[in-house]
Amino acid sequence: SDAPQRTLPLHCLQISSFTNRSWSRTDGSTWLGDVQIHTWSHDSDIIRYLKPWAGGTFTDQQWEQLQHLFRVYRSSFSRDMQEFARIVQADYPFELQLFAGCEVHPGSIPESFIHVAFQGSSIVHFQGTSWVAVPDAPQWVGKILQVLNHDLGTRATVQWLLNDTCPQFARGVFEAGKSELEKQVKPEAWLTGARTPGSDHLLLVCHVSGFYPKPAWAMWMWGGQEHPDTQQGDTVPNTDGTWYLRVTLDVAAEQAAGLACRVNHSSLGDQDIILHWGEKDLVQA
Ligand code: C8P
Repeated sequence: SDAPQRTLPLHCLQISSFTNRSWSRTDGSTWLGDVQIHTWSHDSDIIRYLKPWAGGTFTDQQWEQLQHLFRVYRSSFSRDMQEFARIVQADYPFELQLFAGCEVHPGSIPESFIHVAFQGSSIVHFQGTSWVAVPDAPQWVGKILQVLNHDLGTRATVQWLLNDTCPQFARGVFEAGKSELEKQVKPEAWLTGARTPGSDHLLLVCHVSGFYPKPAWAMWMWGGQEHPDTQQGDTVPNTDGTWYLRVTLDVAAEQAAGLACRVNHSSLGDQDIILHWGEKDLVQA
């Protein structure tokens, strides 16, 4: 069809902790949008699937080739970073984080990236055909880049991973996981409220939980209008892959009657959930 092919960004995370000259560990994960699909543990030789469709449309042979590449990479990485730490006399312990991925936009070239952070701050990324320092990177990063950019084999492999493997894998895994990734799960909503000690105010809380995908809207309403004092919370993950959101309102006790919480989410269509505040929702502090 001509309809734009919707996909989701594919992200790979690596965390490496270097304790001393001879000890380090590397762990990783892969995400498609907000869904974790792989885990790569220090204890394990292989990258493990967290979803049955996490191999996407890759053949067993393609997947085995990648497993092998990352096995070699992980041990090479530890060795090379220990060597770099010696060259620049870095202090232990230190942490390296790698964040890589791609996003496939319908009708245009995929965008891919690798960012490297040292002690939580970005220092290096891969651009075009080579490794480059970020503008405000420490001086010593230059020394490392000279060595790193000398390795043409690695530069070629990184380009292949970014430009070919990542977009191809992202498309395939999205295809394979489509029904689960595009699932719609309805939220449950409930109200609680408590007296604010030492005042005649109530703190009203509207809880919205168990929905998927992430975008959701909730608001305290009064007389058909959105209450301007509504405090939006962050949307945070539940442990089962669904999301949780709460909105709160601090009101004088006598103004609570007539308040309602209105919830909208893609799974509800235009059937918003509306919950009316009542004394029964008060909880004892
Ligand atoms: O393994 C390789 C190539 C594959 C690189 C994959 C990078 C993936 C990054 C990533 C992973 C997980 C999540 C996110 C992102 N190269 C290593 C082995 O290389 C040898 C030869 O030198 C090559 O020419 C080629 O023949 C290869 C064939 O197997 O074998 C190589 O040792 C490499 O250096 C490993 C590290 C590459 C990543 C460098 C990141 C830059 C970090 C700078 C920070 C410095 C801080 C120091 C305190």
